[in-house]
Amino acid sequence: MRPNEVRQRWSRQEAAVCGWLSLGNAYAAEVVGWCGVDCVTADLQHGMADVQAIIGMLQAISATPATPFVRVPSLDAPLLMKVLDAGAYGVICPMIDDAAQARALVEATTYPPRGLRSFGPARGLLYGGSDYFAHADDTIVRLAMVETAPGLDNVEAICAVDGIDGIFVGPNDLGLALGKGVSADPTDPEVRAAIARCVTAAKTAGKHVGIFCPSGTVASRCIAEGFDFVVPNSEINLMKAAMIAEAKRAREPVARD
Ligand code: 3PY
Ligand code: MG
Repeated sequence: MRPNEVRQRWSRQEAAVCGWLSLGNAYAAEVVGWCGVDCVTADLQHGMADVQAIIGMLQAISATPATPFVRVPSLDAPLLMKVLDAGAYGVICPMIDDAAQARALVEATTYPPRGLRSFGPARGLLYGGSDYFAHADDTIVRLAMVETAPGLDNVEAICAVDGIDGIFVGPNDLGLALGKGVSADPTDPEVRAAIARCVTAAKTAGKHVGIFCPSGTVASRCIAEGFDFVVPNSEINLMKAAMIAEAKRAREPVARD
C-alpha cells in the first residue's frame, strides 16, 4: 500500500507540515500539494467544499507528493467511511468531547474485527493499491480535535484511546470555549495553559499532537513546543494576505533618485 507521508515523518521523529484547503477547489488542492507539505487537509467543516468537491480535491492531491487528509464536519460515521473510501489517508474530527467519542472515531475508520468500517474502498483502492484492505487500518491517521471545554477536561482520556493517533488542537474554538475569544495564536495565559496541557497529555500517552497555526513562523514555534503536526494556515488566508500586500505594493509610488 502506498505509504502515508505523515506516518513516515513521525517514524523519523519529525513533525509533519500540513497544507489546508478552505477554498473547495481541485486546482488549488493540486497546487498546495506541490508546495513542500507532507499532507494536505481538505476541510469539509468550515471550507466551501461539499462531498463531491472533496472527491475531486482528493484526486488532485493524488497527483502530488502530499498525502490526502479530510477534516469531516462532525463525528459522522457514514461520512467518515465515505471520505476514506474516496481516498483520504487521514481524518481529522472536530469537537471530540470524551473518550467514548474518540472510540467512535476509531471504530468508524477501522475494519472489523477491531472496528465497524464497512467494506467498499472504491477510490481508496486506486490510490492506496491492491493491498489496501490488508494495510488500511494501520496506514490511516486518526486525529481527534480538542477544542471544547469537555474535550479539554477529558483530554488525557481521549489521548489514551487505543487507535487514536493523536489530537489536533483548534485554538480558535478552544479560546471561545474558555471564554477568551478567538485567536489562531492565543496569548491569553489560560488558553496557553490549556494548549500546554494538550501537548503534555498527548506526549504522556505516547500520541501525536497537532495544531492549526496562522503562519509558518508560529508553526515552527509550535514544533519547538512539542507539536508534531502543524498547519501553517489555509490556502485562502494565505492568498488573501499575499493579495492585500501586493495590491498595496502596486499603489506605492516608484522611488526615484
Ligand atoms: C479552530 O481553531 O477552532 C480550528 O478548528 C482550526 O481549524
Ligand atoms: Mg474549530
